[in-house]
Amino acid sequence: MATTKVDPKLNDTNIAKMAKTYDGLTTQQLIDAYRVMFTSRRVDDREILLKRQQKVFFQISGAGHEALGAAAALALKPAYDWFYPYYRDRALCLALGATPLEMLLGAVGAADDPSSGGRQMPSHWAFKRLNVVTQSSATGTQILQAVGCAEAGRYFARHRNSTQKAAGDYRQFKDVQFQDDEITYVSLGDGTTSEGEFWEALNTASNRRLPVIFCVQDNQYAISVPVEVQTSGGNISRLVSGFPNFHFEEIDGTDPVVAYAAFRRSADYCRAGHGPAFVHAHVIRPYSHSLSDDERLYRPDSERQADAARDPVPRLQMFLLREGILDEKAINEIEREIEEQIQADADRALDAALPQPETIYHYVYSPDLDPTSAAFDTHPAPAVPEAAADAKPAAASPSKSSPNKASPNKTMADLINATLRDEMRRDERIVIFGEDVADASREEYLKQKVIKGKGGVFKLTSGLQIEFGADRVFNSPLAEANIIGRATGMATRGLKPVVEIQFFDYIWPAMMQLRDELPIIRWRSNNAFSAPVVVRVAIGGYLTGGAIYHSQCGESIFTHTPGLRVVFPSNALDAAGLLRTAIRCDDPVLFLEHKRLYRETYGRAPYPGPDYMIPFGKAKVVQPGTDLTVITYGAVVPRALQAAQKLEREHRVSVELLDLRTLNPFDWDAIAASVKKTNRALIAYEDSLSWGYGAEIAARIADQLFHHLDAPVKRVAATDTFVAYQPILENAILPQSSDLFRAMKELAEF
Ligand SMILES: Cc1ncc(C[n+]2csc(CCOP(=O)(O)OP(=O)(O)O)c2C)c(N)n1
Ligand SMILES: [Mg+2]
Repeated sequence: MATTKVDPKLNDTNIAKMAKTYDGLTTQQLIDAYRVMFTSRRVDDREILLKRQQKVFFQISGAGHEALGAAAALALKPAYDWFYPYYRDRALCLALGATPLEMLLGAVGAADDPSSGGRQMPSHWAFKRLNVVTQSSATGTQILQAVGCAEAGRYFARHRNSTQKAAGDYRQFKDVQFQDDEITYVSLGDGTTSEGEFWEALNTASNRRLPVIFCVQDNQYAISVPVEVQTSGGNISRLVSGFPNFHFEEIDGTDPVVAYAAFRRSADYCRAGHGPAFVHAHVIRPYSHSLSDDERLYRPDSERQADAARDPVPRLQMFLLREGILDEKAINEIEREIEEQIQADADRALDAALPQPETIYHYVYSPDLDPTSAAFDTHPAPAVPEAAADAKPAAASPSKSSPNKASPNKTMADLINATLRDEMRRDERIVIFGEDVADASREEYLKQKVIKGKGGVFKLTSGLQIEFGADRVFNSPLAEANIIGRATGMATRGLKPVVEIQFFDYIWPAMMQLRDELPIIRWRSNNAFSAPVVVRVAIGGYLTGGAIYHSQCGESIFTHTPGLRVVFPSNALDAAGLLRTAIRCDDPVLFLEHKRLYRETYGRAPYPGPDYMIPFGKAKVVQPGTDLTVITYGAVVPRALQAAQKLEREHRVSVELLDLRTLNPFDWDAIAASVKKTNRALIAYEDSLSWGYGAEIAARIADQLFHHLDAPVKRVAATDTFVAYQPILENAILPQSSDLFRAMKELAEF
């Protein structure tokens, strides 16, 4: 917050005027606002100079938006409320307590840049001590995360015990803080309101009455595209006005008095628990979009001059003079002092130590908890605990297999359900949401016992809402970005969302969150923030009728994303052990569950107990062998096993079959050891062949094991098509046991 000390440069007359207030703002607060706004403008100017001197590498300004930021900070509290600002919020960050030096360290990309340690462009704010959460360059991704952040605050207030730290899992490294009347502030530009995630966020904040202030900073342009192209009718306030439970403000955002009053009313509304607020602020953008843009190419002088007349910095200066709050001399003093400070800060920033190249791998993953370590290697406990016994028997699914209820051996579906249940009992920070995952959103039907409840389209979350309540297990809207964006915001606060994407085929609306946000939050903030979410996804084909949109794989798209752990179990026991590791670890995990394996006879097992874990990056030797190595995972494992057994029977070829189990990290040591022994390698996977997961493994074998090879490295995979509906086509497209048999035989005979 801006300093509240009385400025020593004030004269007697002006001190007498200090008692007067302007819509609740004291004269001292106005002076402080001026300091912040002038500082913000001057840091922009300094960065622009440094950019022209090629001492910094990018510049985007907060010019024209300063009054809004200064006013918002007066109505909100740093390190109490939460902030998801966007790049124009320099004045907000300064007013909350960030310093010009910190910003200039960001501009030069210094090692001590508190926002990212030189990893992000300047103006991508993150100040952990102030609750300013790391932001990306992707317009609009912050909005759903802010919603999740607000949900986490509410959750902690209702589940106070869950805030306790606990040894042995991610909680040890996740401090939780919350306030009963906290607010989450999120800002965005007028152009960004065109992003679908904006609407998804408003919808959820409205529906759940969340204490979020959405601040749309409308400078009429998104780079060169004017607001009437973005927004039907040219005014976003009109479009959003139908959302229930909102407090709405549409204001002149260049006037700090007006803006403060609007934020004050909005904050009061949110803190009282009525719901979210929407502040639509009309501002100006006097410095083009960024230093890479020249607005004279698309804005005539007349328009630019009209904007200049509303410039908030000279306007507030005139106001202070006109009201006799400061005289010219006092203003000059303030400005000179700020200029000197920024000059000194710029000199310090230019001298600051730069990040060392060898640090680039720091914080891709948690430095605190290593899911490949022995701490995650436990043995199955023989007793069948209550949770496993509770596990619902399999219901309708695309799988053709039927469960054997009498057998102590449980399906993968059963064990995933039991693992979720036991982990939720153990860790109150776990929340589960997604499409259809609840037993029933209309809870009264469950209470009246007139329905049994659904619990997921594959019933993997069955019974969890009934046991843990709708606070912890609930349905999301049909919007995948909504699921991942909110989960990311929640996890940043210390919750452990274990969310579900119903079908891998429909993961794509969440792709921006999954590629540009969730896995990079830790790295881009230089370890200040992290979001260890578990994303469970039903994946894969062999369904007989699954067709194009219920059969897709595509795991290599995610193994190609640094920061994301990717797990793909092939049997019930592995699913239980790996899911527990995923939940307890401190990294984001994509947990791929093969639909065909959910209720397969292959790979059933008794429940391994509430502490069974398998470390990531450890392959399983499904069957040892000496003549060739087959490297595979997921639903290809049982098919490869069948082929290997046939080959042994009919041709006495001994196949070593490796089930990778986790795809990132993957067990290179196991692959290398096996290929060194057999001198022949086949990589088999269900996804389409080209550019797939096998390409990387094949390349590494060729690169590092060339001298051990007696034959070319082979791949068996799906055709380079999508999966078709008619079973004849599906069989031809997906790799079958017979395809694997043929390829193994050829490789053995080479
Ligand atoms: C998802 C995405 N698309 C495109 C861009 C490139 N881009 C950066 S800023 C910007 C315009 C944003 O306009 P607006 O939301 O009005 O904010 P302003 O810069 O005007 O304050 C665009 C298109 C981006 N960063 N992210
Ligand atoms: Mg704009």
